[in-house]
Amino acid sequence: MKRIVILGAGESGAGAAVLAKMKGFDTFVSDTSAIKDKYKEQLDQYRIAWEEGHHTPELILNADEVIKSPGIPNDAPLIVKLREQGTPIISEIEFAGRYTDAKMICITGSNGKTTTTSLIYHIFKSAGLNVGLAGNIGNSLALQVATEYHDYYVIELSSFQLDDMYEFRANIAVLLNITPDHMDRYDHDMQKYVDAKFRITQNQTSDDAFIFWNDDPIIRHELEKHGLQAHLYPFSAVKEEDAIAYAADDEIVINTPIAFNMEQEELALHGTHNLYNSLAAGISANLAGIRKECIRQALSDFKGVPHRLERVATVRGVTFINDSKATNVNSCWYALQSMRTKVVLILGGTDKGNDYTEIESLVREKCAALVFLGVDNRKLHRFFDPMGLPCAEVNTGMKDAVEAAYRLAKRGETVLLSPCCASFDLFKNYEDRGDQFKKYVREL
Ligand code: UMA
Ligand code: ADP
Repeated sequence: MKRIVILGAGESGAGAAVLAKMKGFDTFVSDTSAIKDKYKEQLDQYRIAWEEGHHTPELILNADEVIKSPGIPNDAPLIVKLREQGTPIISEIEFAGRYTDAKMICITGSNGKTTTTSLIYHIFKSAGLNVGLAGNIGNSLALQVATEYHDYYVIELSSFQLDDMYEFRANIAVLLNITPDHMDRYDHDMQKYVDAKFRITQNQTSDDAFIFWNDDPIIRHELEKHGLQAHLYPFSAVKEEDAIAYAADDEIVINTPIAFNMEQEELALHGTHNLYNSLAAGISANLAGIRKECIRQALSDFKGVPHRLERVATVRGVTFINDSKATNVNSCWYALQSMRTKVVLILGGTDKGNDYTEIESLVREKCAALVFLGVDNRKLHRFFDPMGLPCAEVNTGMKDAVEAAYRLAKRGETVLLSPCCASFDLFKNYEDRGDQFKKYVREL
């Protein structure tokens, strides 16, 4: 019997284990930390062998194939050893893709993945299609393939998941943008990260579609290098002759395959970046043959996703916006760009090799004050102090950050939490950071 070892027993690993067991493999799961009760119960329910607190090499190095959770870095000693001995290492998505013939709509990019994935799912669901939502958004694809049946999957793919994908084929692939992120996992080599993102197109045939943001210089440059088979569906902010899809003249317009247009004002999501997300979602739905009226309705009644430019409250004339999911510099750029008032910006956290030059001029133009929220704020001070803006330093937690921002803000201004950084120095994750922000704002 073929032995499959799954490393990491979080959402991804536990789901992969269930599918492997159901497909009759000798299945073993190993995690270096304590496994959450929820996943232990899942593993026990399917009688899957597991260990926690360490990886036992003898139980792992004898695998025929290893499924690696996306959070495990490639330079983890065991991963290096497995590669040295030639054991195939794949991602959960690659594994699950072998056991379903559902149509795969896959979304990647440095920013906008979750928003666009949720929006596509909302349109498909509203149209009455049998669709599953999976991937980096937080739902294991493997578990759904093991226990449910869907005609379509809308899958958010991170670069970490794409890294270990080889045969998987996306019927519709969406690439939103590529800006630096996760540089710590890619040897600070941008090309390695770009290559990971472009893996979304690998194995696509002339029956498939590749939807991408045509104004992104990196994507355009890469396209010239890759002789893609898929039909290309570029979208843009520029209205060119023969354009396939664009946002201009207060409209979004899709010309192919079925003509579609909609007033920007009617879209549920606002801000330039969301025009792109709405276009990408509209093209995907259009390709799936969903009726225009249905797409229009769903693009206008989508409720949005928490922690992405989420309006929290207005307290004595100061508006508070939670953009905790802005975990890199580019997403903060879009948040600042969409602000209509002066901003007190709360930023900081675990630095991922950030270069703040990208937001320098927007901070000068839009920010009235800054709050640095992190255990170690030295890099932020070095970069932003020369601008001479009023500034508060907080290394205790969100309560102090919210109070500091409120003190610095004037009536009519906006306090924006858009941190540019990961949250792990002071919070469990970005949701915890955003939830705490909302809690302390409501307590003001
Ligand atoms: N672990 C080991 N050995 C190691 C290192 C870690 O066993 O050497 C264990 C950890 O103890 C942990 C498990 O591996 O229990 C964690 O695996 P994981 O971090 O991959 O967590 P999952 O719960 O499986 O979640 C993963 C994605 N996590 C990451 O990519 C870091 C989730 O994306 C995704 O929703 C889920 O699979 C389902 O597909 C989260 C994320 O932060 C939201 N993604 C990054 C992002 O969006 O920026 C890429
Ligand atoms: P991801 O899943 O890729 O992290 P999200 O949809 O969660 O993306 O959005 C993360 C952050 O990026 C949010 O702060 C949001 O304001 C910003 N954002 C959303 N869409 C885009 C886009 N198309 N381009 C740039 N930034 C975006």
